[in-house]
Amino acid sequence: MSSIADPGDDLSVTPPKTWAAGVPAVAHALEYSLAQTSPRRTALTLLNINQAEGIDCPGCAWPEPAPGKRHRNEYCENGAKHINDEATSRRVTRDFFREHSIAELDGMSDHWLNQQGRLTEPMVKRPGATHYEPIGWDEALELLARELRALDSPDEALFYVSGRLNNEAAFLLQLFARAYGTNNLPDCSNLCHESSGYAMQETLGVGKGSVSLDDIHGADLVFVVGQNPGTNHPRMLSALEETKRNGGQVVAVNTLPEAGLMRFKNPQKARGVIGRGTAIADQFLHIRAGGDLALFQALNRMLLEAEDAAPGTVLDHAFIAAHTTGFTAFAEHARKTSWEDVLRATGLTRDEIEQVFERVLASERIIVCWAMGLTQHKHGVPTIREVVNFLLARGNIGRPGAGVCPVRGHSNVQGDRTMGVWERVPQEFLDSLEREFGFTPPARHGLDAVNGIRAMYEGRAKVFLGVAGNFVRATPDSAVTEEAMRRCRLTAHVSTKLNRSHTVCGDTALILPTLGRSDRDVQNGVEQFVTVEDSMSEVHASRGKLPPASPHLLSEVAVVSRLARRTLGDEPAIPWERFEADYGTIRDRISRVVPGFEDFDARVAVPGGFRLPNPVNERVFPTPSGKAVFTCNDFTMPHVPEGHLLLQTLRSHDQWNTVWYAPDDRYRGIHNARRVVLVNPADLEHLGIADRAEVDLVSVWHDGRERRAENFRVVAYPASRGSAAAYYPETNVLVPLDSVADFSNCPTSKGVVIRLEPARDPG
Ligand SMILES: Nc1nc2c(c(=O)[nH]1)N[C@H]1C(S)=C(S)[C@@H](COP(=O)(O)OP(=O)(O)OC[C@H]3O[C@@H](n4cnc5c(=O)[nH]c(N)nc54)[C@H](O)[C@@H]3O)O[C@H]1N2
Ligand SMILES: Nc1nc2c(c(=O)[nH]1)N[C@H]1C(S)=C(S)[C@@H](COP(=O)(O)OP(=O)(O)OC[C@H]3O[C@@H](n4cnc5c(=O)[nH]c(N)nc54)[C@H](O)[C@@H]3O)O[C@H]1N2
Ligand code: SF4
Ligand SMILES: [Mo]
Repeated sequence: MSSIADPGDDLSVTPPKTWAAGVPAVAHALEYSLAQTSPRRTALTLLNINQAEGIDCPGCAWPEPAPGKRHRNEYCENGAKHINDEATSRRVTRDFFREHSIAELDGMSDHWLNQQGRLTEPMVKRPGATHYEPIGWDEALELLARELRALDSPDEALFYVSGRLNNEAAFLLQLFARAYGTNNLPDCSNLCHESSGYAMQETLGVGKGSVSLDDIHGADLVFVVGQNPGTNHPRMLSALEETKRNGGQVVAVNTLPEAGLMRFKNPQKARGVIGRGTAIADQFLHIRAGGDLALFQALNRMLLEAEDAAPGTVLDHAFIAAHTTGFTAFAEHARKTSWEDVLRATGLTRDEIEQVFERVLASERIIVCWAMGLTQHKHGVPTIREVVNFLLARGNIGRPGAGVCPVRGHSNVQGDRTMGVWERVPQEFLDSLEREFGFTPPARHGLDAVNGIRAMYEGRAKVFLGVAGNFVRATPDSAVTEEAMRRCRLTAHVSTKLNRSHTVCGDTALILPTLGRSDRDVQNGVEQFVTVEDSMSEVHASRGKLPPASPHLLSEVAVVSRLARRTLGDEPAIPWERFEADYGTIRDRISRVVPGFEDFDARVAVPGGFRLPNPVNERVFPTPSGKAVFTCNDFTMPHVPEGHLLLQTLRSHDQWNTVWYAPDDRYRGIHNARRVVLVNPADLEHLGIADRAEVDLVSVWHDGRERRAENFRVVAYPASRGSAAAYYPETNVLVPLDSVADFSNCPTSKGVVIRLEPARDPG
């Protein structure tokens, strides 16, 4: 969708930066914050963000150091932007909705919608209406409940959750969905780390990362693969700086030479302000898109050969014998890895890979970190399985300084899963719910995000409730998804800010405005807190500090509790009213249903909270065999026909997922434009396309449907050969709904075959 308020043609390009953060980061954070809200509110949010008694940063899921080790300013440039984007003083009122029709709002950019400020009261769009109009909470929730009760089957409803939702509300939402009768709980994980969860569950028995911050600090070697921490997990750079100070090394593997992987100037330290900063990557592998499976296969073959040459010195035989299965088949398979395949798929030289291998051999403790550069490929699951093989072979699991580290996106995306927001939650979890609440939850698996879209498109799902997030912009194949949403009888969103999912809606639509992380949450005169779980399984409290954005907001817990009561009626076994009045009573139930949460309310009240146990760290693997599993993964690489490129859709430095804050991507040197496509100059020459040419991106898929993103500027950029990069969500229109990762069903947002055509309708 090219929106009327998208930035036009003011593109300017400067050389990509070779270091991240430093003083400019502080300046940018303050500039955005002060444009949103007053100095007083900015001071309040920034003094409280990530402090033990304060507000958990609503940005990414990177953990905070233990309370005693926290810095006074324990946040990054982007964390400051995220929290003040929420704490903004701007408001969307009923007058705003009277002035702007839904069609008009739909013509505005994602940026413009977000910049209008916080939502202030419930709104409804009635069938056939052109505008949203105010509606009271009781009437709004009754309308939604009535539609839910009227469905032929509970499976005709979808309950989407995005990872900013806190544990308490997430637990209640899945309880409500299951008491109502469905496991249709798609979430943003389906679009994000689903491949990680799938591969780790299968091989290690636990779908979560195993390492802590101390492990990162103490590792000899940390791989950072398919991840851009300088933008998306900025404080990870402080952790890697510490690794390096302790003598560890970092290998970065990426299709782009991201600034944060090269050098980091820690704005919290004097040497970061005046010095050259710390070089992060000891070695950078500029890999071809989708080449990571081949890279780890090569490393695994080299491990086996090194062991042959010096038996008993390379592999951890004791660990393999005691704790794993499948080694023999894996070894036989891995030995057959062909160097020719590896060099073709990775675009690296054998020398480069051998150099990395030397580092591997010299390292006793190894961690592999990764994010969307691995998970959002068709072969994301086999790639992560191969990473697990690599770690298992030398016993790099379940001991200090070693392990798997999928770096999660949203601040509570991991917690929402722990709370049972999962369309395929294990039967034991459902059994616990049954024991605690006395109803039998449905056993059949529910719909994930992609299958949910299919169901809405085909009329099998008719009511959509989204709690947080921006479903129509986050999901692939925008034209198909938008049509799917429009076919619903009712779409409803519990949101803090206006977004595209409010303008692309069903016959009836509801906007249900809610408290954000930074808002004080008082129920019955008593201040409540909520809890979250970060990427390293640390669970802690978050306490809002600001007066709520409007007196008409309900908390997410209150919305879900009241909706449940109206839909299901009062039921003594599930005391919805008490849950709303005292969140501690929700935590009591969580402590009896969710493993690892014993005595939850008391333990989480301690500053810093507690860390959930991960059996993998005791070398206990809850797989069917009770052992960690080596796997055999066939060599594969993306197939890109001549004249085409493999497009990755990614984040700029100035955005939070579907919402961009400013049309700049400072570290990559892109200013004042988002409709840009980054391509290697050698590829441009080969394709006969000039730098700055105006092009359409056309995706190629076998269903014959044309998917076109119009009017992009080409920017010659050091992207790896054969690849292209452009920002999400403008390019989601190009990702076919059926183009998903094997096994995990995650959209292949990093592997879309496109060609560049001269712009059909140049702007
Ligand atoms: N400021 C900010 N922070 C965020 C977010 C945000 O939008 N803004 N979003 C949050 C969320 S939900 C998530 S999931 C995370 C996402 O964090 P990231 O995964 O870092 O996010 P992306 O921008 O998708 O970047 C993907 C990275 O993988 C690289 N890559 C792409 N394809 C390949 C490949 O085939 N191989 C290799 N080795 N590398 C590849 C890209 O060049 C890029 O550096 O960030 C979280 N943090
Ligand atoms: N092409 C492409 N598509 C992608 C990706 C990609 O890399 N490429 N990445 C995928 C990934 S990793 C993810 S995680 C998804 C993200 O998908 P989502 O999580 O669905 O999207 P967000 O942009 O994070 O959602 C922003 C909206 O959340 C609401 N919100 C913010 N805070 C709160 C809160 O505290 N409570 C409530 N109730 N609402 C709140 C606001 O209304 C805001 O407009 O996108 C996915 N889509
Ligand atoms: S690294 Fe992530 S969690 Fe930490 S302050 Fe920055 S955005 Fe927030
Ligand atoms: Mo994500």
